[in-house]
Amino acid sequence: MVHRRRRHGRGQVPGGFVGSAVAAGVLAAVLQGQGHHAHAAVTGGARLVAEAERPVIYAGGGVLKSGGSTALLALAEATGIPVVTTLMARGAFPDSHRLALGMPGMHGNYTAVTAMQQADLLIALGSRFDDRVTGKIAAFAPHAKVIHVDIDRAEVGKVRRPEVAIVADCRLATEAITAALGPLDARRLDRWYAQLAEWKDRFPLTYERSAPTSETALPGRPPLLKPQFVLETLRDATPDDTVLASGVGQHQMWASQFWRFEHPNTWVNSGGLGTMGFAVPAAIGAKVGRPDRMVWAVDGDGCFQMTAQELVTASSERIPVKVAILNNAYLGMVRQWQHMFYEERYSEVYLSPDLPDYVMWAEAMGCVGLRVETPEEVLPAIDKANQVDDRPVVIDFRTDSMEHVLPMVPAGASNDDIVVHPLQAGAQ
Ligand SMILES: Cc1ncc(C[n+]2csc(CCOP(=O)(O)OP(=O)(O)O)c2C)c(N)n1
Ligand SMILES: [Mg+2]
Repeated sequence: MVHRRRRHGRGQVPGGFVGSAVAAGVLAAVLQGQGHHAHAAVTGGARLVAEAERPVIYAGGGVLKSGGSTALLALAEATGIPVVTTLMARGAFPDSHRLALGMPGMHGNYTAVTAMQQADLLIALGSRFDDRVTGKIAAFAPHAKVIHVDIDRAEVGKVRRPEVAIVADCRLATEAITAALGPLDARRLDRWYAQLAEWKDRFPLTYERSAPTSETALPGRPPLLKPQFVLETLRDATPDDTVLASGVGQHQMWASQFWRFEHPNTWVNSGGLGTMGFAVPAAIGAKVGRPDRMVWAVDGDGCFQMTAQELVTASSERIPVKVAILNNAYLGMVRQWQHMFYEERYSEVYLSPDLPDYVMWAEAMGCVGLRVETPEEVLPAIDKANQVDDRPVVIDFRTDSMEHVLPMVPAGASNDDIVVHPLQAGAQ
């Protein structure tokens, strides 16, 4: 997914508030060069936390960069505040946690997107109000006060003016806010939790199931293999500390949506200016860095064509990465936009499922090559790949070309106008 970075002039950063005492040691680290303003901001932030009725922690990539996952967990548990994790922050907070809301933004899930829209407080930790998260900025989280923690002063006030700004290392600032908390009423967020539970119940991530071969096989044509089904199967057939890399496109969004991230630094991803071709080299680097972990790349057919040759290096160096190509025969993300917003005028998006032959190409590069065309073949192929430990494996999954990534907030639209899956359209 391509993210555009805007260059605005630096906004005015309002001062903080002075409130309860903060643990001196933690704060000293945060203070560096900021005098009493940092102290005031941290205690002011803690006061906003106590007052909020619909708060959300908006965790970004800075949480991971600062090694702040444990600090984030401590803040969330001390306050009971639910957490959204942006594309760059997936893994910073365990998806299985009762306070985890998953990914917000253009392809975020309904609850994460809507919780931010309805929030009365956003605690932005190492996140930058990217347009893929905010949608139309003027309509973004209209009722929310904002605490913005960022190490880059230029980010603060660039897109959204915060009530409290803390320019500091994300981990240290998060620890400081937690240390500054006064007593909190444990029941104060009950109504918010009930609302979130209702949204989760009505609008889970969903897709039309891959029907068994017997029901869908048209004469001479394989059944439609759903990419989400491939990802769910891969997720459930791999250890929960598996490192996942992806390319850029539909497969990237499905991977982020359907994986369950439980540990920091298990998602190696190209956000910001998302770069096709990222997955294969990223997976190789991850496997060299963590040879003890299983490493999978989820790649698009278009992306794979850009950097697949790096698998020659992986083969010759015996780096056993595994690549799942979600081969939809298209530059699928571009096709989706042409379908939804350009009246199905498809231009320069068709790639063909067979050219190149990905299995033969994989084998020519010294990898094991496998092809999967039906739902029944998915798990056996993954199990087989998981057992290969002396060379890379590439699986060519032939997936449904027509599948769209949903939900979707169309570019430039308000997050309130989120498009949900047709199966859920009646529930809105
Ligand atoms: C180097 C580069 N070129 C172009 C783009 C724009 N772009 C984003 S997604 C995409 C299509 C990706 O196709 P594929 O790898 O097959 O993934 P799919 O969307 O089909 O899952 C394109 C062209 C980009 N992000 N990076
Ligand atoms: Mg594709």
